[in-house]
Amino acid sequence: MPRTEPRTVPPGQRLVAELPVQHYGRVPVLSPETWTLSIVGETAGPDRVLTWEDLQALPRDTLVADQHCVSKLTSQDVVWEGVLVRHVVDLAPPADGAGHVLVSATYGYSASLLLDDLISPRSLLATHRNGDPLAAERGGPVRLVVPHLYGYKGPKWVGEIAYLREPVRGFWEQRGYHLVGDVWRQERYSYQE
Ligand SMILES: Nc1nc2c(c(=O)[nH]1)N[C@H]1C(S)=C(S)[C@@H](COP(=O)(O)O)O[C@H]1N2
Ligand SMILES: [Mo]
Repeated sequence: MPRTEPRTVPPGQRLVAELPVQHYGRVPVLSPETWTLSIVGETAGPDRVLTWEDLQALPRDTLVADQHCVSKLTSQDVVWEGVLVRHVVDLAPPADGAGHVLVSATYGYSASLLLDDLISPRSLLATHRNGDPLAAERGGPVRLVVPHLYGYKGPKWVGEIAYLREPVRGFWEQRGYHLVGDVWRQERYSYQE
């Protein structure tokens, strides 16, 4: 999937060749065999737990996108491969009126997103980065990538999507960062909400 975002550096960002590996806490040891993704909360039907095999059965896409950290570093043209979030959401769709999600990862990291951003056309559950299976420190086996949002909206080692009627603040949103986090609108801090 070709890029659709402009190939300009977003306002306030500085270009680096490769975004350093950045996350809070330790790198968990996960394997595809034990990885699962739970879809819970305000679902239209039953909750769903997806295995690696379930994920592999879905259509795959490749996209070229930039990575933007809210701390102002950007690196361009990262090649991500995986499954578009909309395919996964179709397996366990949200109930009417559930406009928010909390996406959680191993070791307590979480990110709050608008449902519309989670299911935006280029939102991907990535299993590969620049042609290689996702390294553990980059979020392997599976991480969320939403190219138009700051990196904190993309949990590595993603394990749960919870649909919500009202927003619940995740790890960085509780620490003063923006509930939406659009890089082109420069939505960095909670005082801008
Ligand atoms: N589980 C988890 N995912 C995370 C984080 C984290 O601390 N824990 N940090 C986020 C932040 S702030 C950024 S900028 C990106 C960094 O991704 P990278 O290590 O591939 O550069 O991961 C995001 N995903
Ligand atoms: Mo970040």
